[in-house]
Amino acid sequence: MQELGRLEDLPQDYRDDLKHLNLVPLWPSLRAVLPPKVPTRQTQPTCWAYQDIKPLLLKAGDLTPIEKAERRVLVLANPGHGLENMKASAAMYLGMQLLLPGEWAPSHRHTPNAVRMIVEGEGAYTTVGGEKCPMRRGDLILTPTGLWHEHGHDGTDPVVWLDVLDLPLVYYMEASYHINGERQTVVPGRGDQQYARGGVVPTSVFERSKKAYPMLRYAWTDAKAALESMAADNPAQETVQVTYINPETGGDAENILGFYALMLRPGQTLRLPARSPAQVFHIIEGQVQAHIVDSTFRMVEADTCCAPGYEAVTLKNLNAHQAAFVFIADESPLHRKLGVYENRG
Ligand code: GTQ
Repeated sequence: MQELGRLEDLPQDYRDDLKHLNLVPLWPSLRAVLPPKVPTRQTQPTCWAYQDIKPLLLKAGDLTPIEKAERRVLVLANPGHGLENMKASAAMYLGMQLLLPGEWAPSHRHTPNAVRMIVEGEGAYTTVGGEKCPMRRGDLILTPTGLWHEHGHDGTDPVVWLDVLDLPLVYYMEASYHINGERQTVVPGRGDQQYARGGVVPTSVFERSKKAYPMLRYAWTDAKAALESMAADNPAQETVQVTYINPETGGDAENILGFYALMLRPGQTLRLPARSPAQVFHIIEGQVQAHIVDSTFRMVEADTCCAPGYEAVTLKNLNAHQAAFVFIADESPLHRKLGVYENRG
């Protein structure tokens, strides 16, 4: 490939003239911004063990009252992006949030989209747009852009969940802000129950719901049952996976990040092809080994790892007798909308 001219090749007075006028020569940086064949990625394969996070999160519960935190979260930051930038990948933010019994994380709404994957504990709930969503292990709860949300806890033990937000992207776009609100009035109606059965949707006087986000809570019991029946129906099927969708449109549940649940059969090794979006893997049940570029992570329940885009990932169920279940978040909806989505096999 042709070597391009360097900045140092230019006379200092010419460089000074450019700088003074807020001008930059492209050619010294052309290869950096348009590298050959494969993008430069700061996202490093990184794994966070829940066993390491939990004691520090509980300690945060002692050190910082909820009033001083609003959201008591330890951010799972990818060192490749710089810890202070709080990115798991270019577009994804991950955080482990702790809510103690009796605590309340006050109502707010913001431009980034969020989801919560419940990791541990009973009795907490999130109220989203007036709908009170119970939080149980493995449930996925949406808090899409612009919807009021607050977290409460009527149980007896700490509750922990994984937050996945498109905050890095929205922040990069200079579009990230929040508004604080009053405690929401809970309105009757539970989208998770109305949309709990595939193939039928609520219809009032022949009108379908006009809500942008009709379903806010996806119970793990339902997603797991769907995966188990798929696996039983089709023993030869390699990828046993469901996508969390908007049941009115059939499209992705949220606009920017995609969410999936994957079942690995006992002892199964599954190679996921190299696709352009970065991915996050979180173990809901079982023991899984993830091979990502040069890293091999042995993961157990509640552990989380991330993979850069354009790389194949191999997942292996380490248990020869029981299925494993993995929650996946990725940047696919964003890549498809931008027209940069690729599957390189
Ligand atoms: O629970 O609303 O991890 O606003 C980061 C920002 C959680 C939340 C995060 C948030 C929240």
